[in-house]
Amino acid sequence: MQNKCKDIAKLCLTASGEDTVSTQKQDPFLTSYPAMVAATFVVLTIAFVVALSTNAQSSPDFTIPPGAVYVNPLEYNVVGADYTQWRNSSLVGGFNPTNTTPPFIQIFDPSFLEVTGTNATIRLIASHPGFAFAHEAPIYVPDLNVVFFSSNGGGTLGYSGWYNNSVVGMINMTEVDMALASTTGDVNVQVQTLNLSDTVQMVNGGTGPYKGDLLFVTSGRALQPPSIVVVNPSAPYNTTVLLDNFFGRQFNSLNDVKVLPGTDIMFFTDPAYGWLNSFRPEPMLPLQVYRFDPSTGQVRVVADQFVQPNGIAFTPDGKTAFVSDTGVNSGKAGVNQTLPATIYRFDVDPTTQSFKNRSPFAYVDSGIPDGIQLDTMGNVYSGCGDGIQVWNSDGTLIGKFFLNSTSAEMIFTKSGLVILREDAMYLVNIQAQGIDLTT
Ligand SMILES: *[C@@H]1O[C@H](CO)[C@@H](O)[C@H](O)[C@H]1NC(C)=O
Ligand SMILES: *[C@@H]1O[C@H](CO)[C@@H](O)[C@H](O)[C@H]1NC(C)=O
Ligand SMILES: *[C@@H]1O[C@H](CO)[C@@H](O)[C@H](O)[C@H]1NC(C)=O
Ligand SMILES: *[C@@H]1O[C@H](CO)[C@@H](O)[C@H](O)[C@H]1NC(C)=O
Ligand SMILES: *[C@@H]1O[C@H](CO)[C@@H](O)[C@H](O)[C@H]1NC(C)=O
Ligand SMILES: *[C@@H]1O[C@H](CO)[C@@H](O)[C@H](O)[C@H]1NC(C)=O
Ligand SMILES: *[C@@H]1O[C@H](CO)[C@@H](O)[C@H](O)[C@H]1NC(C)=O
Ligand SMILES: CC(=O)N[C@H]1CO[C@H](CO)[C@@H](O)[C@@H]1O
Repeated sequence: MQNKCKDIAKLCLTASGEDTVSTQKQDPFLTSYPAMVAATFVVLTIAFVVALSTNAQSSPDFTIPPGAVYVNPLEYNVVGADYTQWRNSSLVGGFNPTNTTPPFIQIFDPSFLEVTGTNATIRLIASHPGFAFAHEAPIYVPDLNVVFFSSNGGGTLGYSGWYNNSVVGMINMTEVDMALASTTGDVNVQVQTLNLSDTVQMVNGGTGPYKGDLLFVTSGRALQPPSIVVVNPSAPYNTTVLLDNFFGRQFNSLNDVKVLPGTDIMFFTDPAYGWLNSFRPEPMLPLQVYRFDPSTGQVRVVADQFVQPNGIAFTPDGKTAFVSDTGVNSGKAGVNQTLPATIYRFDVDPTTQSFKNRSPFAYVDSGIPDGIQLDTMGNVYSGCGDGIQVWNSDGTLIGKFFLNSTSAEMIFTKSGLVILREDAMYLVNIQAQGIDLTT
């Protein structure tokens, strides 16, 4: 609070309002007259709200990056009967009440400036209209300064399905940096496609580097099994399959993976999207989250009762897990808006590493919360129907990298946050740093 107070008058007001009230509560005179305390509090609250709403009409009294927009939630709490004023009831599209042209940075809380820094801009770094080449499984390999990622498996513009594999691509961030330095606008850096082993079918999730390799989960394709694989990041991309069944039964379609910090144990999600997107048979296992210890070969379930478990992430201390449930999206079976679009927070049991004490962390207002990443300040990022949404560790939405279209994943690099947006990739040169995903 103290630091923010210097920069942000609004937070100063909050802080001084709270201070005043708590000082008065300690005053014996007022303590013996609770009604007066309450009255004082009401007066202060009204003054505070009036101050805020007066202030809300003018521009914010803190410096926002060029092109970014501050959306004060207090201005949009009441819409009345015209519910289509700022958006329609459709799941897609986003809350863009200032009608700003995407992409742009949307700030809901001044603390988002600690994420963006003062100079952040969203710039296109690669695009291929009509081909969803940049879907998920981003892995940044610092030694090569390269990001690896997969194309869309089975979805719109993925050109993959029961008969066609998706592809893994890579983009060289050194080339991205050089291209961006040569202009102020967007660039289109060549993406290279990797020639991978046939055992790698429909890569959908990734993390690492894991002991120097890329760690992928695949959804499988047709009767070829979903799997966990490690792939050397340099040609000829030597590949080892670590797991492709649960005691002889194929998984449904593995979606995402993270390694528990401080261990080499892998945790992964197994929803039904392979079947829902017509490239895998009907599910034969519950839709749940597993733990795999590659040193013993032991695999077991750590969380269940999801509609569709999807993205997964841990805090760096390994004590907290986040898993998204994207049940609202049933692929070819359509959308049911009463189902979850929710990130759940769990405690990781220190002994068993099972996930316990499930609680909702964030319900997203647009699309589904797909992949999840964390920064070193404890903020949580997820790819949603309108771009990347960012919450602080309490689950308060503090800002968005607003694209007005779906992003499934993102990854921190030395150059900033790389955002995968299906047929395009963006780089935002934010000052926040990602947590270390190296094992
Ligand atoms: C956002 O996307 C929606 C749905 O695709 C579209 O109708 C709308 O015009 C877009 N808004 C902006 C500001 O681009
Ligand atoms: C922000 O951009 C301005 C103008 O390009 C530059 O002078 C300044 O050093 C930049 N600040 C940071 C923190 O990068
Ligand atoms: C599979 O790949 C072939 C050859 O690239 C392409 O012509 C076809 O459209 C693809 N099929 C699907 C379902 O995308
Ligand atoms: C990335 O690009 C730089 C500059 O062209 C080049 O020196 C480097 O070898 C490239 N890295 C990879 C892994 O291709
Ligand atoms: C993949 O294989 C093709 C043909 O075999 C080759 O031309 C291409 O350079 C290879 N790509 C990579 C990234 O190794
Ligand atoms: C990749 O596999 C080939 C053939 O088995 C082997 O000769 C080579 O040493 C391997 N490379 C790495 C980096 O493991
Ligand atoms: C949507 O999901 C809810 C909860 O599972 C279910 O009760 C309802 O029938 C579904 N609605 C439709 C239209 O499928
Ligand atoms: C924000 C927005 O897109 N509103 C539209 C919702 O749909 C109605 C009816 O089609 C339009 O008039 C609004 O502009």
